[in-house]
Amino acid sequence: MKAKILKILKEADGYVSGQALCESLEVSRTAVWKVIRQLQEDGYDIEAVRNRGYRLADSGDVYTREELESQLHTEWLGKNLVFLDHVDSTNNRVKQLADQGAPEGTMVVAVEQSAGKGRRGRSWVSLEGTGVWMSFLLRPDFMPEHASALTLVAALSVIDGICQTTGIEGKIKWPNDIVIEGKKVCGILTEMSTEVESIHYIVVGIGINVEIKEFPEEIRQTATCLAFHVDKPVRRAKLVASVAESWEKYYRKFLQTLDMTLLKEEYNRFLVNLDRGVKVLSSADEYTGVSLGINDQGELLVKQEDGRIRTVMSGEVSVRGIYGYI
Ligand code: BTX
Repeated sequence: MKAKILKILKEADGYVSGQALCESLEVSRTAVWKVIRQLQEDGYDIEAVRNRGYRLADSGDVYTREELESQLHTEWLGKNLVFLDHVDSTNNRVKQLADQGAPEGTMVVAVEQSAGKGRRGRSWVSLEGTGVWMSFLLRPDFMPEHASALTLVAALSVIDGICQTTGIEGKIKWPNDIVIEGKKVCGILTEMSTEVESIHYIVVGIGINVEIKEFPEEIRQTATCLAFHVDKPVRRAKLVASVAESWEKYYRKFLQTLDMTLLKEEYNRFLVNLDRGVKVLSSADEYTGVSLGINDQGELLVKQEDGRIRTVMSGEVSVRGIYGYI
């Protein structure tokens, strides 16, 4: 009933009388009033005026399952939605659900993660209420070698989602960091469970810093959050919904070629390293060059001083600016 009342108030142009709500939901006035109180406790600014009824003045940054569902206009992603106040890691929860047979598009969103994961065993700071921590499940039927590009597809979706929600134009640090003014605002962790020559499932996890009042010491110099770059409050539910909608758009294009052919140009447009000096560090090798952007496979092309162009595959190496992170 909460979701239904919310929908009616959102769609209404002005006040909705208590009587009209009772009639359309076939419940008592007291029941309506109780739900209105709950919505107000969730953070909705609902005015109640005698003889006129109820009016939703502002949704603010309400971050609940109902709000997210009301924002999410996807075809398949997040139709099976799990919204949690606390979880160890949304990626881990999606994996558990996948093992229990959850369908493609299952999405887990949490307000707080106690053990957010970064790549290669690193951790991701995800304190309560400070960001968007979301993961979703794919069950593709393509071969495992195509999966590494999905992180790049996710990066594009985040860039688009952030822009639609806040107007901020982020940049991509290849392959999958999203940065604003040189600092990291988002990380993406794609995990895969494979069987012989086929993918069992893939989990795409996205963490976006929204409003962090005080960054932990270890990331203070390198991290940022969206709230630092806009005047208006950032709505997390809208952000999750926009990223999910963008994912559907870009993933559809990816599926046509199973690589970055149709997305390369757009990806390169947002690449912070484009035409800049980079240092490539792998366990076997270290060299510098100028980044030329990605190729169809999503590998980074780096032109060395002697003119030789090398392709850098994600996963094995770290690419930095010559003098630092970018
Ligand atoms: P990464 O290995 O590229 O980045 C991890 C590194 O980034 C850390 O070692 C630290 O230096 C820095 N860092 C940690 N937390 C933050 C933060 N909040 N903001 C900026 N920098 C930070 C990137 O890994 C992949 C992160 C994915 C996170 C999502 S959240 C939803 C999903 N669930 C889950 O457990 N992980 C993903």
